[in-house]
Amino acid sequence: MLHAITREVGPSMEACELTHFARHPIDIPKARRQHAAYRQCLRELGVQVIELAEEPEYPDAVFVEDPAIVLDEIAVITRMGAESRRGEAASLACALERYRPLFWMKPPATLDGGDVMRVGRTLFVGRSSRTNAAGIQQLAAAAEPHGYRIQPVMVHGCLHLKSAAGDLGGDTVLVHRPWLDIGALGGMKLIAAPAGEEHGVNVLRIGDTILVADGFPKTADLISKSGRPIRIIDNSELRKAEGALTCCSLIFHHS
Ligand code: CIR
Repeated sequence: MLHAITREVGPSMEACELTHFARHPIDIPKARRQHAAYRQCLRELGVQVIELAEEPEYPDAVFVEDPAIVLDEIAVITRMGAESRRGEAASLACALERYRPLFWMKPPATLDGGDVMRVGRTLFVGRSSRTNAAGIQQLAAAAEPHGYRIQPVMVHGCLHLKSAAGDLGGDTVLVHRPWLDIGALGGMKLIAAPAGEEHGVNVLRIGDTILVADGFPKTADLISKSGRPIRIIDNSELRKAEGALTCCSLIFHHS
């Protein structure tokens, strides 16, 4: 059964890290309602949702995708690129150790989970402002013994690999080409994001269903016309914190 670890939106989210976005006021109650609707959508798709308590001292703690990579065999607790976020990992690790043996990244590694896109047994790993070469090496050391292949991808102009590439299932990936080294995705079927909708590339796949952020109608149409069921998720407040759909959950199988 699919499980999703999530965390409630914290009261301090307005003090979040921002890299490519300008700061705008965030309506925290509205962000909480949007996050609740996201969790509800996951439940409706058959996912067992685990809700961790908010972490008021960590403004970005709702973005649980970044402090861990959950593979079928192990979970890797990352050392996030933003120092302000590193304290988020402890409570996440406590939740994850019930499900997987843990592997902890050590300095000088930095890596954010938003930079890791799994397709089958390949882990595409963004080399971004958050993820360095040592981070990719340590992920390889943890994952390769379990049969995963690591494929680094240069990322520029956006926060993470998964800002620029969205898994649509099989070997099909939605991409915004200017943000990544497309050559590193050799072998994948690439679908270009519709013009002007690059911020909609971060889709979340649950089985065959693709969650698409509200506000990207051409992207929703494109995916829907390709025969995939879609769900539209309004995440306008979380987007102001430079978050997207994948970053609000850690999805993994557990019996
Ligand atoms: C950050 O800059 O770390 C947060 N404000 C946003 C993180 C979004 N994470 C993700 O897309 N995986």
